[in-house]
Amino acid sequence: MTTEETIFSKIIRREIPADIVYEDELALAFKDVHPQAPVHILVIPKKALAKLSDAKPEDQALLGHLLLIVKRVAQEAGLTNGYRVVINTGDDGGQTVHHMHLHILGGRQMLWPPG
Ligand code: DGP
Repeated sequence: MTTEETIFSKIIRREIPADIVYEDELALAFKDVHPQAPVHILVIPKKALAKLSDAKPEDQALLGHLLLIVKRVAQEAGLTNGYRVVINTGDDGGQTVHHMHLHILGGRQMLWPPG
C-alpha cells in the first residue's frame, strides 16, 4: 500500500520546511522535529511507501539505497562512535507517520531493550 499525503510528502515537495541534510533523486534526509538524541535524522524514500511491511521485491534496490544513505549521513553527522537505525513499522511498531522512514539516532549511548 502507498499513501500520497503525509507530512513527509509535503516536506519532499517543499510545501513545509525541514532541515534537509541530504537529497538525491530517490531519497531525502532531514532532521527530526522532535529529536530523541543529540543527532536524530530521518531518511525517507521519495516514493510514497507507507511502511516497510508494504515493500515489494521491486523495492530491493531502493531499500539498499536507503541504508547506504544512512551510512553516509551518519558519517557526515560525525557519528564515529556508532549510532542506532530504527524503522518503526505499523501500529505495534510505534509508527506515527505513514511514509516509511529510517531513524538515525546518535550522539549518546543507546539503551537496550528499547521501549
Ligand atoms: P515514527 O514514530 O517512526 O512514525 O516517527 C515519526 C517521526 O517524524 C517522529 O520522530 C517525529 C517526526 N516528525 C513528525 N512530523 C514532522 C515534521 O513535520 N518535520 C520533521 N522534521 N519531523 C517530523
